[in-house]
Amino acid sequence: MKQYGLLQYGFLPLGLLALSSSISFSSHAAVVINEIDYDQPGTDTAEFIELYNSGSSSMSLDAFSVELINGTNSLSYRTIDLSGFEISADGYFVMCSDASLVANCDYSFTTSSSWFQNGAPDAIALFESDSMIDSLSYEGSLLLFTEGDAFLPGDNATDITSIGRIIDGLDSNNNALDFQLSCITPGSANIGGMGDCSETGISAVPVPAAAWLFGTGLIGLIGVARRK
Ligand SMILES: [Ca+2]
Ligand SMILES: [Ca+2]
Ligand SMILES: [Ca+2]
Ligand SMILES: [Ca+2]
Repeated sequence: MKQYGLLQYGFLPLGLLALSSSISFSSHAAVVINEIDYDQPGTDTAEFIELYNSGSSSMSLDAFSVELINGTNSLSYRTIDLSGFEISADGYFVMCSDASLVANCDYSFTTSSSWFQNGAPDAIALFESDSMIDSLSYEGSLLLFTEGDAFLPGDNATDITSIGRIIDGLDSNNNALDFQLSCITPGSANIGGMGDCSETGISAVPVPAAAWLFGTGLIGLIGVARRK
């Protein structure tokens, strides 16, 4: 059982310290949660989760699983076991229900629609064995699952918007900085920005990489390194 499974017994505020110490974190994972789409008009039939591998070699996903976390009690309401799958170098892995409704779906793991809760908030966590290697809470903060600052905007229930990492795979472990509302791109490079994601012509305005780097402080770090 994952150490996260301890959450299944619930927790009290005084127990949080002990609980959080039971979950191990890694901040340098090559595979991360890259894009999610949990809301579409009417019944949610085209939900998906996209992972991205920023590594230079393909990786087995045998030890990987995705946990979907219910914001009302911080418990997992669904586990997606990725045993037997692989993600290619600089590649994507997409989970969905009906593969005819989600482009590039690699794993149609359920026949259910509306398997992905709409907030607010809820969360998604990626595990490698017992280690939580990446997590994202959406539409608010959720203890243990929000990295840094909370991502507040909601996937706005059109069929062409999602929540995507601003630059594929780039992870500062701050949800508010790392993600933004995006045009859906399952299995392909994310398109960040709040432009017009009309189905006939996606025209979102990407955030310039320099602006993102400035926001994460990486430019400052680069500057410090160069002055040494
Ligand atoms: Ca949903
Ligand atoms: Ca959506
Ligand atoms: Ca992260
Ligand atoms: Ca994408």
